[in-house]
Amino acid sequence: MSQPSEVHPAWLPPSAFRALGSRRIRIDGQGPPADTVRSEVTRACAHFGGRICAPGEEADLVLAVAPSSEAGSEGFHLSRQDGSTVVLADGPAGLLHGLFEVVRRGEAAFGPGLTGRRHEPAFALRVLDHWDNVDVHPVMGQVERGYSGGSILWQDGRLRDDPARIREYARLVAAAGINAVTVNNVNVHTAETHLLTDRLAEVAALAGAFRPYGIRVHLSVNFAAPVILGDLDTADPLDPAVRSWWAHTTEKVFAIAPDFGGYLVKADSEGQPGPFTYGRTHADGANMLAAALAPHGAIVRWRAFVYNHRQDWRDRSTDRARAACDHFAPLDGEFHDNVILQVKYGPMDFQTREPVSPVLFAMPSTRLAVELQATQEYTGQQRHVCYLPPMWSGVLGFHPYGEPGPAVADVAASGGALVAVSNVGDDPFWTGHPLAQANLYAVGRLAWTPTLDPAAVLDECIALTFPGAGEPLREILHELMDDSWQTYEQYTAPLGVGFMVRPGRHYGPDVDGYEYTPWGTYHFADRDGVGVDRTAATGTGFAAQYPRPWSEVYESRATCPDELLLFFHHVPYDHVLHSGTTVIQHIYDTHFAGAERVAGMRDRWRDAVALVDPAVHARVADRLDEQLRSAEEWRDQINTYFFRKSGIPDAKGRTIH
Ligand code: GCW
Repeated sequence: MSQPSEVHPAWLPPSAFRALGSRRIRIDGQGPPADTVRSEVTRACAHFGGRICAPGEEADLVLAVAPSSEAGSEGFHLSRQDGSTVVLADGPAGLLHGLFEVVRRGEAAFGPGLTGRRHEPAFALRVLDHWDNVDVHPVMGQVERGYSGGSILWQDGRLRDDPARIREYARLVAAAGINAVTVNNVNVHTAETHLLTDRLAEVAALAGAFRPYGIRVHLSVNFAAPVILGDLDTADPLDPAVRSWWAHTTEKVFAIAPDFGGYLVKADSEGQPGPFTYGRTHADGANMLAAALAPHGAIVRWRAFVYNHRQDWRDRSTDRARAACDHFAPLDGEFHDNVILQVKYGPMDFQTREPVSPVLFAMPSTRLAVELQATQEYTGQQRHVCYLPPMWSGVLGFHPYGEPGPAVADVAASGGALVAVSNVGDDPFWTGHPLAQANLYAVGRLAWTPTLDPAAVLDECIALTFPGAGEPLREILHELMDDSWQTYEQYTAPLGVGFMVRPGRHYGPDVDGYEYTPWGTYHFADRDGVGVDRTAATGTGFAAQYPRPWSEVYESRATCPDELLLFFHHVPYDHVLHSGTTVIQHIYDTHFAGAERVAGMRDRWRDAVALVDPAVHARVADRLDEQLRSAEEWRDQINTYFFRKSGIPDAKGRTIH
């Protein structure tokens, strides 16, 4: 595999600034993001011959903060006025976002076709959560579920000694629209627990690195910190000493980093400590931290990923899919105003296909965040091309109460956040697979405008990453990426049943790998059929956690969408899908088709050889070889497994082992 040492520029190479850098530009604004705008413009002009104008001088582009600006507001108005392009921002952060909007539009930002309008983010909080460990974890490594090398933030047990790389990362994600970064893993181990107190200087240094790009730093905290750090013998959220410990500790955080964003907590989940130890509720736990943060105008994000990971597989009544709603829905209305409940998009765990989590519709009086996973834990680990925005748009555009009615993005945007687990690392291509950069880019863009078309987002990303590459490369990348999520779905676990991955690492097929384990992720395949009965009538009752119409749609085999059939129903192999084919034949057909599509992708990439940097080409080519090997392995294991279980041959007589 080629290992170039130099870092590749992702979506902001100098040439992405050509249209801007060749012009006369006036900047009017104060504060760190405005200074960043000035230095970005200076750099672009140095490349392309433009210049910064004096106040009052005639300019091609005016970037100004409106006199009536509100601190913290990120919106801006972009228009053409008397032959100039004008960005009028609500505040310095808006100036920065306005600048990047102009960069995205390139020459079109300076043409008469530009329609004047206001731009503002749908989600006020647009976050990348890093699952980065400070100390390398013996099992999970430096970055939990990280597929891009080491952490971009931490190395050898301390803050990375590479501020330029961190700053460049801040620049990239700010340009996509991100405004918050959580700097450590939600599984908070011992060294990381200390970031809150005696290692606060490292957090403050990170806040300093991200600040110029309008990004606030958040910290994952350990619920048991008062005990682990040795100050108290309890972490009971209703104990006055514990409450004052958090208040006092939080004051010190703000003394050193006044624009600190807030805490993120994974409690009572997969072995992390939490309020259950003290017989308290998750509202008690979250509200304690909220009270400590409120005087500083900061928030706590509290994760809803709470389930029993020590379940007995013989117990058919416990359903992991139900857990989050069972735990949290009864607490609706009890959380303080500065608590945001952070909910994974699906009820299980970042699978390739899941229904949208019902927690998102069960808590109208709670601020909510939708959590996505840019790191491809279950979607090919950045060895497979898997462009995720089509899935994400489906989640954000889902109408919980049917249409018309609000979409998930409307529900969550009102007071909440869009969050994604970052896929970045110290890899020269940032994300291991160069094409996985587009997922990172899209997080910010969809958090700003959830209704953007995924193909249009990809177009933007291509234009910024390979400026001037032209139509042939654009076509090849769309062919490889637009449907890559559906392709991945085709050759892996069928019809929404999920998992079937190798336990632990979660890469590659192992159909029964989790079937008799405590993790609650079962498919229940037997000689007659496959799938999980989650109906209210005969199953676990999960379908009833949805409001109408979905509770009814999912409850019945007749109306359940094909792609989620095995998530909600256990059906015979000869059950006929809406598509007209049987479940078993669908399994064979999609697995043959998926692997074939990957072979086509690998061949098509050869046409790009002269169109991109040879190092990028080689890295993608290597990964496509592995994707094809893996897709064929998936195809053969899944097809063989279901042929042996069912005894039903492939109607088309293809090779099954
Ligand atoms: O998907 C699972 C992962 C864990 C992760 C957990 C979570 C950080 O396998 O590695 O832990 O989700 O979201 O908390």
